[in-house]
Amino acid sequence: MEKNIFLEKLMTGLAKTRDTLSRNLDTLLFGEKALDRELFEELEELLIAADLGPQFTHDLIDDVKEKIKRHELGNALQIKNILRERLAAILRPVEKSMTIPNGEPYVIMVVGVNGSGKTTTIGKLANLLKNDGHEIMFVAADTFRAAAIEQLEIWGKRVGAPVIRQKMNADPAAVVFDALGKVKGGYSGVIIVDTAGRLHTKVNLMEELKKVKRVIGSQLKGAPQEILLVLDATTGQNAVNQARIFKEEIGATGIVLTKLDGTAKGGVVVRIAHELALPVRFIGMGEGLGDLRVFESNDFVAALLD
Ligand SMILES: Nc1nc2c(ncn2[C@@H]2O[C@H](COP(=O)(O)OP(=O)(O)OP(=O)(O)O)[C@@H](O)[C@H]2O)c(=O)[nH]1
Ligand SMILES: [Mg+2]
Repeated sequence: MEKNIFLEKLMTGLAKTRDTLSRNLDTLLFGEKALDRELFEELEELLIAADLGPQFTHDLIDDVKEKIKRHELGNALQIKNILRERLAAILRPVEKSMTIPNGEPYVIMVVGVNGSGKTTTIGKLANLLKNDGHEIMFVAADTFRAAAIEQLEIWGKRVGAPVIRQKMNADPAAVVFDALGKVKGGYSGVIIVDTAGRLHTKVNLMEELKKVKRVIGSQLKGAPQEILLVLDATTGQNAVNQARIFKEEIGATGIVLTKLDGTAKGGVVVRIAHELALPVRFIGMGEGLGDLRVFESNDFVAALLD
């Protein structure tokens, strides 16, 4: 029941993306369309417009041409089936949820550019993990923005998670050092670290995030076990660029795609999956406590095409 509600929400959220992709595709392929160059050109345009990326688009068209050569494709309508198969084949491997062991400390460092939805995602994630029986602690390592610490504290109250904090402008590395001290004191739950999100083009932010990561690692072997990159789906191509930079520079281990409620750019997940192969841990579909969900590729393909 609960799952159906979420799938419905996903269908609604991705309606604009589905319109760009599926409806236009249906129009393009309808009837006795010739499988010719003109069709391929229009198909290419359409897939690019849906943010699926040039790589995916060219691979798909090559596949279609190959199938025509081998007489495996009789009419244009079957192209939609090929698209469905390829989307599933790309999204299935990145459907990898986080597995958090019980009884040992587990650090999740949350990163991403400003406004992508980090702090909100942390609140929603804590709610999910609490429901799974995990103990949660927040660390306010975004010390730049005046309201950042308060925002995290509000979420902390909502979900019942203590917040380790210092004053504004404190050194974020010092805040995580403090927090990891709790592990030495016997804490064995999940520690979620909120970080600042100024623009990724500023070298400073990357250097600072690296330092935070280093300090965490020096205090707890193997930590942070997860570096969760939060991406705003509505930014399309930018989200892909950010994913590349955060993967290379910080070593992001998984992504959360937020704001999938009402975007026309939901296809960007495919692009990130295809070009960067980063596990998609969760998707965010709203600002409420219950609006985060484990990524499921089947549901996603259905929401894109059906
Ligand atoms: N519609 C929608 N809004 C979201 C979602 N996730 C976050 N938001 C909103 O996006 C805005 C920014 O979210 P924050 O969580 O503050 O983003 P942040 O990455 O922590 O931002 P900084 O702390 O400035 O770096 C807020 O208004 C959130 O309510 C989502 O999945 N859907
Ligand atoms: Mg924030």
